[in-house]
Amino acid sequence: MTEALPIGEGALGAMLFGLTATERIQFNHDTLWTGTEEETGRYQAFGDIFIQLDHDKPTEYRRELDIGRSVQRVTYKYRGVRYTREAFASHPAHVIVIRLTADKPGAHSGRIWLSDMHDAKVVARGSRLIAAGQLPDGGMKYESQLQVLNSGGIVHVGTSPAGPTDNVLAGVPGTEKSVLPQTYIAFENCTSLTLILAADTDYVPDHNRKWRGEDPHGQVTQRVDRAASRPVARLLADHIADYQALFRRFRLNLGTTAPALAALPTDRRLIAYTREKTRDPDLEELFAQYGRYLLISSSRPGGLPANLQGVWNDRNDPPWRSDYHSNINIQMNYWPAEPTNLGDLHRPLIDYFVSQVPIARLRTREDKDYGPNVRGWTVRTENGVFGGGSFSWNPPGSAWYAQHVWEHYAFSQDKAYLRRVAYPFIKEVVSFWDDMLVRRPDGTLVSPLGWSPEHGPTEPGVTYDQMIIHDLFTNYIEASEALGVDAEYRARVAGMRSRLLQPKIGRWGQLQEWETDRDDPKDEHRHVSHLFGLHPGRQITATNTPALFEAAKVTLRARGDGGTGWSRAWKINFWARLHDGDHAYLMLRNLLTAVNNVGTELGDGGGVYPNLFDAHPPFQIDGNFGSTAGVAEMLVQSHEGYIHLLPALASAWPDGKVSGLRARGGYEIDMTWQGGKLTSATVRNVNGSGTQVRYSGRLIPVTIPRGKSVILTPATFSR
Ligand code: FUC
Repeated sequence: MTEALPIGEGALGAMLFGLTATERIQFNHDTLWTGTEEETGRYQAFGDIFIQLDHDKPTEYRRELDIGRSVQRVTYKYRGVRYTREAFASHPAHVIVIRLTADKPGAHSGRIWLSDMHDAKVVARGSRLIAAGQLPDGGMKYESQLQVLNSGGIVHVGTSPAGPTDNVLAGVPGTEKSVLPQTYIAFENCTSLTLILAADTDYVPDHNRKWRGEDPHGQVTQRVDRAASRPVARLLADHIADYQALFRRFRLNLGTTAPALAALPTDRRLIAYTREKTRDPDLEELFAQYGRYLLISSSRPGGLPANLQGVWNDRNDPPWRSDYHSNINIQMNYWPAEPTNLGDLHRPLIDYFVSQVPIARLRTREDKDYGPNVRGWTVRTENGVFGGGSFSWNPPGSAWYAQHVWEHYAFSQDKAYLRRVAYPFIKEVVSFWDDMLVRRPDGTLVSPLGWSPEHGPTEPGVTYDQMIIHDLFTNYIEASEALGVDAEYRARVAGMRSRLLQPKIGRWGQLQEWETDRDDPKDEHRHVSHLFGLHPGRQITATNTPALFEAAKVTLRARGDGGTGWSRAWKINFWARLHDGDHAYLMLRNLLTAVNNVGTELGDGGGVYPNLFDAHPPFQIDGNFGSTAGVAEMLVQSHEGYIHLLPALASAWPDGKVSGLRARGGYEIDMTWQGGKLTSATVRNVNGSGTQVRYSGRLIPVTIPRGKSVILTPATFSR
């Protein structure tokens, strides 16, 4: 989890170890979950491919993940032969392809296993290995198939009754308890090999169908058959075209790294960056783009959203079940989607929410805190894929979900989506708070039973709840205005919003986490939930709430510049919203800290592993996504009803260039800057209807016909 490199096509993901004696390819499918509607399950690891090559002590070894093409490559020399191995996960074909080639004919001999994480029996059909089974917990059916194609030499099925006796797995990390299946495919003197893997389950995101669809056998067979009948070069070209159509929408240049430093392997650069405080803008760019790479690889329309580990979990009892945590984590995963031009990849999250609602409604009404008559629904902190959840209730969880549902409209301005999906969703959650808010004698409205995650007492009026409800009401008001519907109810919601208990400033100038002024200035708790209104909310801004804006800084300074991975990532976003680019940059550096700790203890030693996976620790993908969003937030903001160019540019990035940043209101921005100042900005109207653009304290109205763009320069803002 710390050194292998991830690939994925959305649903099917794999970690590639890059070994030469026996290679390990650990794979997952986003739907393989235990659990039921009654009991939240765990995300499961699917299986492994092992390729025994016995190439011990190779020379000229190089391992790379090219995120510009989404191709992983290993190359080395062994006994005078140059070997090359390429792997990619194709979304158009829904398969993983691994290709082994060499510069001499007949140079590949060895064995291949397909191994299942739930001990399904592996059978061979021709040169295809098949593992089909059913999870004991929850009953989900699943299947994986691996086709081995060769040119030159021969391949044949082999069995070893007692399992292989030699040390095939010696030196393969994480296989201490693994037992290889008896059936394998042997290859002898092959010139090249192509491996094609598909895997799936019978999960469907629909409680009416009891979450079950067809047995996956047909689909998996067809995917492997189809891919196997096509030239690898075609599969690769289709994959790259599909991937780049997403990846290339957003480009970033934060400066140039010195050539000697840029020549180092990434893990070494990371160590130098941590210890010697090197200036390495290319590494920062790579890290920002890596978040997008991981989102494209783990979140495609039609599939489930990225969980705590994306689709890269290697255990059946993963940390926090590798689940959907509703009190920051699942949301953070999707912060980069809209601003970095991957709005369509936000849909798996929204579709997931929608699929869970029927059961969430039932569970909410069954609970004594809410009662059988409450309208709407909310969620617990830990959530699976069958509607239910576990651990404490997270009362404003559904309202936070609704923010994502709204933001997808705010960026896209897609009215049909707003009408059909977003508006009914947001309105139902509003009705939950319409029923739940408690009115005090002075008319103030409070959430009755809040818990600031995961910190302090359960009590009324917790700032986290109040701010998220404020955000929900604001989003509802704007949604109903955009559709021109429900004017009366809108007025009622506006009235409720104005009576919500407001955020307070406490005795040391801090923004209070609770209604009672009990915040401890020495408290460095990882959650900073009471700043929700600063980010990702929009209640606290320099212009509208200057005193709260200052109080947020006091709070954030006291909380410190450390924390778990995701906590550091959130702080990048907070400081960007506070228009302090240098502090945001400091937080980015603090997150980009080399961590080699592979333990699973809860700690606040956040950072990144050699493979640039975010360390909670252990690996948790939210920090990767949150930091990508943070970089975007430093360059453009649009939560105040206008487009703000370079609101929090770091002095470490004096010269740079970005293209394809998206802004709320349906706009897209390209920018260049020099010496810390904007040189030009292109604002494209993708689907908007008029906006304003701010740079350096000046706000100007901009009208651009749809599909057209304007170029703005510093002169535009000085007129
Ligand atoms: C939240 C956090 C933990 C961890 C877990 C998955 O509850 O408090 O730090 O990130 O989610």
